[in-house]
Amino acid sequence: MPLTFKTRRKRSTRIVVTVLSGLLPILLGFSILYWQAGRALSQSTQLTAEEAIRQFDLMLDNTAEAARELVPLAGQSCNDVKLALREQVTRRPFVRSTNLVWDDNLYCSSLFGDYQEKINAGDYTQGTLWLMNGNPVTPNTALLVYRLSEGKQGALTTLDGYHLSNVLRLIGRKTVLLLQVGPSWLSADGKVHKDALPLLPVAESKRPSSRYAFTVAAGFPAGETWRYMRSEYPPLFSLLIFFGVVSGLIGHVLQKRSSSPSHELQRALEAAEFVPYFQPVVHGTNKKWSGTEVLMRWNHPKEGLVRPDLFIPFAEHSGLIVPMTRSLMQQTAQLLAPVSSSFEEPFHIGINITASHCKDLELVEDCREFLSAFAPGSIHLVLELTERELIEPTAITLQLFEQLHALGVMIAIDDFGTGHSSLGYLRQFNVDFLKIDQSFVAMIGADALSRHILDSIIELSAKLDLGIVAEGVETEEQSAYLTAHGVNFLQGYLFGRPMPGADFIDALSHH
Ligand code: G
Ligand code: G
Ligand code: MN
Repeated sequence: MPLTFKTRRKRSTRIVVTVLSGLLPILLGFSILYWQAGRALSQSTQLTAEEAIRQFDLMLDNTAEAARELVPLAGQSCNDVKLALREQVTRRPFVRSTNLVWDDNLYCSSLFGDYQEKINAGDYTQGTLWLMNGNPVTPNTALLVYRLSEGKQGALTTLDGYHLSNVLRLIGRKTVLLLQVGPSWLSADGKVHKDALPLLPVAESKRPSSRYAFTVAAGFPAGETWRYMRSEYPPLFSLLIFFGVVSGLIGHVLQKRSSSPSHELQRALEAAEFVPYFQPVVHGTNKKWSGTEVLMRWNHPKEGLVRPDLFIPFAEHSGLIVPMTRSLMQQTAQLLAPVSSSFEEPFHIGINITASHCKDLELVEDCREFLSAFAPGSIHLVLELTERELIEPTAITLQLFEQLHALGVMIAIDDFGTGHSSLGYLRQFNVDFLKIDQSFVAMIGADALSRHILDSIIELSAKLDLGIVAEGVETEEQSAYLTAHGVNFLQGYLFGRPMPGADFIDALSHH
C-alpha cells in the first residue's frame, strides 16, 4: 500500500535526521581536533629542529675553533706541531682528532703524528663538512670532519658521531630527527646512510643551519596524528560524544514535536481507529428515515471517542483528510451496501468533504468506487461542503464537480447561513441541497427577527429549487414549524443521535 510506504520513508528520514544531527557536532569537533593535533605536531617538530640546529652549531663552533687555531701552523714539520694538535684534542670536549694539511695533503695527525693521505675537497659539502661512516681508526663509527683551508694551508678537525647521535636521541625523543650533510645523513641510532632521506609525512620540518653546511629534518611517520589524538584527547572525545548525544536528542525531540499530530493521525489511520457514526435524516412530512449523515469519530485507544472538530483541522493540514475520508467511505459502503437492496427510495448518504479534498480529481474515483458497492439506484451520495470554507472555482474544481455530477453525486452546502456563499456560487457548483445550520433552527420560538432570517433562507432555497435539510432539530415545536414551512428533510436529536454502524443498521429496520 502506498500509504505505509510513505510512513516508512518518513520514519526513516526522521531517523536519518536524528543521526545526522548527532553526528554533525561529532564530525565537526573531530575535524577541529584533527587540525589542532596537526598544528601541535608541526609546532613540536619545528621547535625540535631548531633546538637540534642550535646544539649542532655549538658543537661545530668548538670544532671549528680548533681548526682556526691550527691552520697557521700548517706547513711546519709534523714533529714541531704534533703537541699543538694533541693539545686541541685534549682541551676541546667535542674535538676527537686534529690534522694538518699542506697543498691538499694530510701530513700530520694528532693520533699518528706523521701521516700521508690525499685530500679531495669535493668530499666536503661546501668545502667544509664531511659526514663519514668511520675512518681506518674507528670503522663504522660516525664522524663529522670539519675542513678549514687557507691557500695551501689547511686543518681538519673531527667531531665524534656519538655526540651527534646523542643530540638526535635526546632532543628528538618522540620526533624522528635526522642530521643531513650533503648526500649523507645520520639517524639517532648513530648510523650514517647514503640513500634518500626517509619520508616523514606528518608535520615534516626541514631546516638548514645558517652557519654550517648541514640540515636537520624532523617529522613523524604516517598515522602519528591519530596516535597523538588517541593519547592526548580522550577527555575531549567524551565531551564530543556527549555533545553529539545531546544534539541528536534535541533533533529527535524537535522532529517529534513538529510532526507529532500528523504522525499520530497516520498511526490511527493504519490502526483503523477512524470509524463512521450515523445520524438519521428524516422526511419532513412522514418522518421516515430517508438518509443519514456519516460523522467521523476517532476511536482513540487512550482518549476514547474523539470528536472530529478536535482532529479534522490537523488532518486537513497534513493532507491525511483524503485517505481518512476514503477509509470512512469504504467502511460506510461495507456496512450499508448489504442492506441497500431493501431501500424503497434512494437512501441519502451524506459525507462531509473539506475544501482541501477538492484540489484534484481523486475524489471522483473514491465516489465511483463507493457507488459501485451499492445496488444501482439504491442510494444518493451527497457530498456536504461547509459554507465556512468555500471552494475556489478553478478549472480543476469545476472539472471535478462536472465529473461528480455526471456520476450522479449530489452536493449539499453544510452549515448554510453561517458563511457567505453567493447565488452565483450555488449555481456554479450545481448545488442540490442546503443544510440549514442548527443555530437558525434553535431560533424557532424565539423573537420575530430571528424567525424572519430562517424564513428567508427557506424561501431562498425554494426559489432556487434546492432541497432543504434542517439540522439540529431537538423539539416537536421545531419539527412542526419546519414541516409547516415546507422543509423537506430534518436531522437532529429528536429523531436520532449519531450512532455506531451496528446500532444504525438495527434501528433502520424499525423505520
Ligand atoms: O457531530 P460531530 O461532532 O460529528 O460534528 C462536528 C463537525 O465535524 C461537524 O461540522 C461535521 O461536519 C464535521 N465532521 C464530521 N465528520 C466529518 C468527516 O468525515 N469529514 C469532515 N471533513 N468533517 C466531518
Ligand atoms: O456536519 P455538520 O456541521 O452538520 O455537523 C453536524 C453536527 O451537529 C454534529 O456535531 C452532530 O453531532 C451535531 N448534531 C446533530 N444533531 C444535533 C442536535 O439535534 N442538536 C445538537 N446540538 N447538535 C446536533
Ligand atoms: Mn455535515
